[in-house]
Amino acid sequence: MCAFVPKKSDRFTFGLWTVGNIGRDPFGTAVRETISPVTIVKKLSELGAWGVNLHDNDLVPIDASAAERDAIVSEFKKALHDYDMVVPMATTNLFFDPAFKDGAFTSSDPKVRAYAIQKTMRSMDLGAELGAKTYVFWGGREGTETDASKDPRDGIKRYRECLNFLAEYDLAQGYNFKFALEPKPNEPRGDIYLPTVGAALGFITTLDKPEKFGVNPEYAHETMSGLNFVHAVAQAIDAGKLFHIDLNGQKPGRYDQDYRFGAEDLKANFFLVKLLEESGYKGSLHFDAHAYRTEDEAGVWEFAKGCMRTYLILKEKAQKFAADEEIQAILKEVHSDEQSYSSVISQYSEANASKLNKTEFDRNAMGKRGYNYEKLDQLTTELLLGVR
Ligand code: GCO
Ligand code: MN
Ligand code: MN
Repeated sequence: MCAFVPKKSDRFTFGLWTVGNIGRDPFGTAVRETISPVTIVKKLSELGAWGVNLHDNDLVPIDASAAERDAIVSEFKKALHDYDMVVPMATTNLFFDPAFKDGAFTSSDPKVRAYAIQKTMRSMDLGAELGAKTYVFWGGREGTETDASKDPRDGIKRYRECLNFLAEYDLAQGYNFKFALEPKPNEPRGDIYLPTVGAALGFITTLDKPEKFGVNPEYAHETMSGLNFVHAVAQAIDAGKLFHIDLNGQKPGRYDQDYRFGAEDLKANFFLVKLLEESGYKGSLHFDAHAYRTEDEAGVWEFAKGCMRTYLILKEKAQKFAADEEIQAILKEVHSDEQSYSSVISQYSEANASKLNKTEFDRNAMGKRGYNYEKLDQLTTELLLGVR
């Protein structure tokens, strides 16, 4: 039995900004020293991670000269090479600088929108140079505190224009990034445009190059609003749009906690891992989370180990679920009648419609049926609690 030790082939990644989080919050200052990108690459590699992701300014300060940039990037590339680490995903910091206080692509100021495009083009150049294949757009500042400020239709239109521009830039440079939109309902803006996975999937169909775009759902973001993250991810998979995923821990109805993966709602995380594994998702398993503010650097590495270990444990639990005779017998019974109607209802035809019209349904019997989900869920709970 595996000892839940992560390997490169598990495709685990962390952001420089995640293990590098220094514990600042709106009420308090940093509680940990900054860890350099090179140290992060080394440590994560030792712990068994596959790669590291970054915003442009996680690596290159916003005011760096071209020469400084090149020196930083070449030192970082050497570390990636030395420690056998990859950069599968890159993104742009379009939220930290005060210039972005009213949004980047959706700012009311067209100069800001133009600057946001310029900054993103340069950041895409950096991502491509580091070998990234996925480019994430998290619109943290794309929203409002007051809708008196702009018509939300203009917000969406400006968002679209910028993304269309950048999709063409990508093609013109031959980068061929997969663009992944990351929805979030609020924080840091009062309300953020494209608040859910469903909203992002709908928006993608309005873009000039919808095939270039998918989503980067985050556990914390749907969970903050009390939504079912597993269903959101399933919808993205169904649409062929799960380009990336941000895993972490979150209680519903709170600020964006970004806890260690599995720290909250183990059962929801179990169904998530089960879905990812059974769907054949082959992208990065990215932890967009950070250590509790109570931790020193040792706690940060415990946090990183914990994210990966819990994923692997839940993956084994998913295999046990699939092999559990009692659980599978209930599922078989529940779905036993699947074939008898699917040929009639899976597709409209005149013949099928007339067959349905002539069928006599025993509605009362349907209403009396017990589905046995109580037992199924209890068995699942016991499996997760380790007594099966
Ligand atoms: C958040 C977001 C970010 C993004 C990151 C990369 O709520 O802060 O999840 O961490 O994922 O900017 O796109
Ligand atoms: Mn988040
Ligand atoms: Mn995220």
